[in-house]
Amino acid sequence: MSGVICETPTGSNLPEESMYIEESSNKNGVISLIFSLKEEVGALAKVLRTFEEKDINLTHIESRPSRLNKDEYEFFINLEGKNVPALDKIIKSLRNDIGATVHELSRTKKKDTVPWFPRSIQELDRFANQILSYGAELDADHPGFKDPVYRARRKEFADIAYNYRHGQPIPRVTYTEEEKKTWGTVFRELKSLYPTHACYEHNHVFPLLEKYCGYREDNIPQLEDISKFLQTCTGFRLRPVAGLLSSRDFLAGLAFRVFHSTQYIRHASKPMYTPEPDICHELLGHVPLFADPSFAQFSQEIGLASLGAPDDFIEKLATVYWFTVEFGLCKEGDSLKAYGAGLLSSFGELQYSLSSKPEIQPLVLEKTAVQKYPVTEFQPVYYVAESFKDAKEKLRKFAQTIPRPFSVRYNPYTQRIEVLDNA
Ligand code: HBI
Ligand code: NLE
Ligand code: FE
Repeated sequence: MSGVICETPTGSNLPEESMYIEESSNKNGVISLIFSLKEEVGALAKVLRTFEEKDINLTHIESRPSRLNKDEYEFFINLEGKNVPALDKIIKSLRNDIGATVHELSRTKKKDTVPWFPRSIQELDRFANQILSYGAELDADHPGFKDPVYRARRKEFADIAYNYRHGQPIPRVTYTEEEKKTWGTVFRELKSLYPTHACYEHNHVFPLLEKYCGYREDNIPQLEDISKFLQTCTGFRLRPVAGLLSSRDFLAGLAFRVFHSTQYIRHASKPMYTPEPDICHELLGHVPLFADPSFAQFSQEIGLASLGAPDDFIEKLATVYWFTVEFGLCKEGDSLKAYGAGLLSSFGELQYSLSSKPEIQPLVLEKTAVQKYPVTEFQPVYYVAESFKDAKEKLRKFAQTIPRPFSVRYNPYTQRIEVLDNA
């Protein structure tokens, strides 16, 4: 891919030379500067005052002794790039009046910088240690927060995910009696609702999971068995994950037909609803749909659209994902059914979503993509898809509005992303 600069994700273990130093330049409108000043009282204050006078907001500052000149200090700053003409004046005045050396790091390069994305399925291994939160750092209001046994258990699951590498079998877990009891409750209650509330595809696949993957009230199925099953259906596979990934990382997995799945179970005190994904959510909500070819393709398209997209588009795609894969409703003849995993794994919300209480809207991606939503309570609005095929076509159109100087396609034989340069 010529002419495009890629950044590595923070915390990656890439060799130094492929790192693009100006990390901050991928954030919209951030400008980074380095300037050096002679060491004297008030030198920095003088500079900062000029920024203040021109109403320019500094968002970050670091200092270090200059390596070139012993009596100078270097300052690294980030600022909001709103008042560009004023900034040009400031830089001139720093150079001419104060005698500072100024290096502009990011302003000119920013435009052609593309966020790093994985090109091969093995590169998904890099996400393993980039989760946003897990066990040990559970929020204070999480039912597991004050339970040391639960926290220790979450750590065991996190370690499996941290140590997992692409291609390995997913380690089997022996679940405790209490964990099995929680699963049993969730399984039994949801299974009674599926015939009337779940979409056709979910009801079609569920008996196969009972037959081939150990889906039973008294058994928590193993990720490895399910991953193998899904591969024979649609090529989707699972990989264990310790907790929430960033939207960018999580969506990138879908481009490779890889679904990052948690392996732990929700706290026993709250079986009917949890805001976090857990094994009940993944196995009862997501897995049946990933066995459907049309849905699998739709999911992969979201992933492909996300690769190298700017941050604001990632947010829109994550919102589209939310209102389709997580909380989508679909038409079936004259009635509505649930295909979103967040609904299919929550006894409470599955009933509520098909009652007359929530607002129902047709899926229109320009609108859906900017809908605000709560993450720890029932959704006030749901969007209805005509079909997975229709949703996929809408998504393709939407993806064309992403400002990307290249297009991507997945080669399933090599399991690599092919980048077609449009420049
Ligand atoms: N990470 N592990 C994991 N599981 C998810 O379901 C998940 C995620 N990160 C982000 C996310 N879901 C969604 O909120 C969308 O932003 C993609
Ligand atoms: N609320 C869902 C459940 O209780 O299973 C999980 C949603 C995860 C996004
Ligand atoms: Fe989910």
